[in-house]
Amino acid sequence: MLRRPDPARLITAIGRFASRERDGRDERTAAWLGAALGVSFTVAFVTGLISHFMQHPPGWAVWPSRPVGLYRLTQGAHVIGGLATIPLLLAKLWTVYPRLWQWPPVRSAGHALERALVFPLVGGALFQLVTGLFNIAYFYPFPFFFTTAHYWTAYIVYGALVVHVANEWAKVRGLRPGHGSADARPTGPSRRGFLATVAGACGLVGLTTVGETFTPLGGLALLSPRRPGVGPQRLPVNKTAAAAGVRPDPAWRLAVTGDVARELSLSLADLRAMPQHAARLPIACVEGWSAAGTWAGVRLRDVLHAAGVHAGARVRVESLEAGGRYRASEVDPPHWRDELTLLALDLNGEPLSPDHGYPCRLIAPDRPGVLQTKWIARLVVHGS
Ligand code: HEM
Ligand SMILES: Nc1nc2c(c(=O)[nH]1)N[C@H]1C(S)=C(S)[C@@H](COP(=O)(O)O)O[C@H]1N2
Ligand SMILES: [Mo]
Repeated sequence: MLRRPDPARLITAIGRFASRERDGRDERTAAWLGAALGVSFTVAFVTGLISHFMQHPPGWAVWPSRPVGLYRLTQGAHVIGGLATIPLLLAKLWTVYPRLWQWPPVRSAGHALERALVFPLVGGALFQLVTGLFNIAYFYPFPFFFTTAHYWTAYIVYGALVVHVANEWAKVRGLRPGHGSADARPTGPSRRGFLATVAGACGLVGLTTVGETFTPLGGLALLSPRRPGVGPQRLPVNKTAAAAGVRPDPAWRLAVTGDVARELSLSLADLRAMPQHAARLPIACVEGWSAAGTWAGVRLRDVLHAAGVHAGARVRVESLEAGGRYRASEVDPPHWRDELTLLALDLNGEPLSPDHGYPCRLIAPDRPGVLQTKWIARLVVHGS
């Protein structure tokens, strides 16, 4: 026999569930997890903006070409830190979700605002972590362009986070010692155990992905989609020559054109006849993986000086690849003037394999992988 539910009893039961504080569902646990999330989202926000503005320089700022591995470090921290945040966010949501059913749902205008903030905060945080994860796994079930959505959501999430933390901080400070409802309960050991489990889960995710950029731990990189040392010439490849529709052309020439004193058209033999230089530099993909190679070829600045360019010029490096979002990149003065910036012809002691950009690719220090244009066809110089 089913009894009709008694609304009053139902509400009391939900209220009891919503205020329940046991096994890590107490305020102090929520606060610790919140503080850790605050740190990890700050790292993600800052490193994410660095990545964005490196790829879209705002005009008033130009990025330095040194230290060589700076972007490798910031984007590695972004992606690996972001992945390690997933267990942290899940733990936080598990800790606080009973409060979604708190009764009465709204107590005051301030409380209504506080609750309205939960949507951009929780929704946005989940959105960032899920879209980020799908992006590095090459899984694109969403109809929007990942980078644009991820970029704008970052401001929403981080804005909501700052307001949330300020508000919670004010509440915690308002509580006198011993008056916090959570403090009255002996949740110490279980709280510590719970937090240790969460920290362990975060650490495990970090440990099994960090090898995608920290080569000595490459063997542990079970969860990462790319691994250093795995690919032609011991370097991973994102887009193959076949995928880009590029085929080796015996009549290939490099055109140097635009705002130059002399237009050039150089064959591979012409480039090999110029002074050759080697540089050990990483490909540091926006997706977080990175791997160093020993590149050799001609300095970009030597070619540009041969064509006659002014010191403040910018250079557009264009690929043989006919279409695609990443077929061209811009090089600013700090990068093209750097002695390590090469029009690379060789990788790890052999001519570039087709997948690494044969006959010629750009490699520059402290630059996202996506700007290291492969299969170069033209350099177009333009004003600063
Ligand atoms: C699992 C967690 C995360 C992963 C795997 C991840 C992954 C990525 C990737 C692959 C990019 C490069 C996109 C591109 O240039 O094509 C990126 C950029 C970015 N991420 Fe994340 N992310 C995560 C979490 C976050 C969080 C929590 C925030 C902010 C609070 C954030 C903010 C940004 C920003 C601002 C960019 C720059 C976007 C642009 O270039 O316009 N990310 N992220
Ligand atoms: N023309 C062209 N160059 C390109 C790309 C591309 O799609 N087309 N992909 C870029 C990206 S995203 C990365 S990470 C590096 C990878 O270089 P690798 O395949 O030699 O490791 O090449 C870059 N150069
Ligand atoms: Mo990349």
